[in-house]
Amino acid sequence: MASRKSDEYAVIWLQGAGCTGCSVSLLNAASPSIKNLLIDEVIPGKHVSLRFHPTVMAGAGVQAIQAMEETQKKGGYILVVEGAIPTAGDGAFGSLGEKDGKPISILSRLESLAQNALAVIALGTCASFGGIPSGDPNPAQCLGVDKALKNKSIATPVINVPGCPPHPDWFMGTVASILLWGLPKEEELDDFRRPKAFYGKLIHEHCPRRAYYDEMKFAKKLGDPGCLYELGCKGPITYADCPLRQWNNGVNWCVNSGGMCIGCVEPGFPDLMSPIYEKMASQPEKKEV
Ligand code: FSX
Ligand code: SF4
Ligand code: SF4
Repeated sequence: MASRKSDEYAVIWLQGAGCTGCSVSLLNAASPSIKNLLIDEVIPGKHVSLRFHPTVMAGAGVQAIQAMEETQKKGGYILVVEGAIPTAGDGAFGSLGEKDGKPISILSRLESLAQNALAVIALGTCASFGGIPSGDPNPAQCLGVDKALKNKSIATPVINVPGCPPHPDWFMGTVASILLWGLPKEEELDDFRRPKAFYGKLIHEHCPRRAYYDEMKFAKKLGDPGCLYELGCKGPITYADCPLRQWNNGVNWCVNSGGMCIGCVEPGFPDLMSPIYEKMASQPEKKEV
């Protein structure tokens, strides 16, 4: 059989301040699976070559860092960032590798890796907007990637794929779309640089408990039927396709399993959504359909 060489797209995966839940979510991807993404051609004729990933790579230590830096020199890769960027103390709260016996901060890694990248995918709410590590009082002054790069006037395009954790389809779909059609056009992203394909719909508009809300039938405790609004559901201010796509390979999602939407994909999460289990202070405005 004639061998065919596929186009290779190098990916460097940087981890900042986070819980690695974003990686775990992606490792649980069902279709395509993580094996399909890493070994097969997820798009015919195009292959993703993951050069550096702190959690799953077989290599370690100096050799792994060298492999990453060689890819960095060549440029043109996709930089995936998981976790927020600690900026306090000139980045002293997070490091990756060292030079002359001194740690190299995640902040300076981000700046140098982003400059040679084709694009940056900020995966998860921490990387997109700061997320949990940037919650009050934020002693490490954690920032989202876009903000950290703007502070240094680095103009490499950033695509935000938030969620705490993000749905694997949101990442797979964003990567597949870049391989197929190149970087997303500005009109394909929302005001927070999220792909509208995944973040264009309000949870509340597609929620199976919406009829209860319209009839003002509210659950008084977890486990009750009824709308979860009075228990703290943030679906009325949260944009993601969870009710339609569902999680765990389409098995279930937050509200359907009896828990409220906590607004995990939104800028300002978790502070803006807190107290998580209390009704929002102001009633969301009803929009005409
Ligand atoms: Fe953040 Fe990723 Fe939440 Fe965790 O590392 S988006 S804390 S699920 O996993 O960055
Ligand atoms: Fe569904 Fe929450 Fe909206 Fe109620 S408030 S309809 S539970 S999204
Ligand atoms: Fe996040 Fe809400 Fe979707 Fe649950 S339903 S994953 S809290 S956006």
